Amino acid sequence: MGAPKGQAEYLFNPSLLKNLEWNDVRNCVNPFITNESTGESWLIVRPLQLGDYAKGFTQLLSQLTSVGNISKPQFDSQFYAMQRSGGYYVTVIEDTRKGEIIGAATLITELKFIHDCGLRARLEDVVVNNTYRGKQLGKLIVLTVSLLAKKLGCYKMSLDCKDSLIPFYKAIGYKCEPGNCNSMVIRYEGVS
Ligand code: 16G
Repeated sequence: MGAPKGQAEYLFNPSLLKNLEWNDVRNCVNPFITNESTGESWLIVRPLQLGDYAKGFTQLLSQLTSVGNISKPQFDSQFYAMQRSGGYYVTVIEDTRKGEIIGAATLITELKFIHDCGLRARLEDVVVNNTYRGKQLGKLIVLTVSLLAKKLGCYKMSLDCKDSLIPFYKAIGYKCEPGNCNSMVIRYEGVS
């Protein structure tokens, strides 16, 4: 069977999300819901699809930060640019009852010369629809991409977040490394 075409096309191979090492993180979430072993059959965790523009993906992102008015052609073009580039693992949770994207997180991998020509992972653009609070969907999506990074052979994964979210990330295994817990930024004026 070939890859799905049209709006069902995936950003990356969905089989990569199968057989992640969930046993490594069982202690982080209890009770824990996954789309593999779930009473919550209404949700699915999968790679971003071209058709997710129509399922509210960009509206969901706007709960995180400024998104702008992205047209469907712009979305498609960025989707294909990410797919061609490789290393972009935008992963979503869909509420299949409504056909709506309710959670997302992105794993980005970065080729290095250091660490024996290693692969580093970054966690980006984590967001869960604020009407679905209390279902541990944030943990579900972050742990999914974190375990994917491990599966891909990354030597570490890091993130930037608001101070208020530090306890959330600590609870699922991220650490502020002593002496190495700074995030610095330059903002370029005139770019939204
Ligand atoms: C948070 C996000 C980051 C996102 C940024 C947007 C996580 C772990 N971090 O730091 O990925 O790009 O917010 O804020 O999701 P900005 O619009 O100020 O760049």
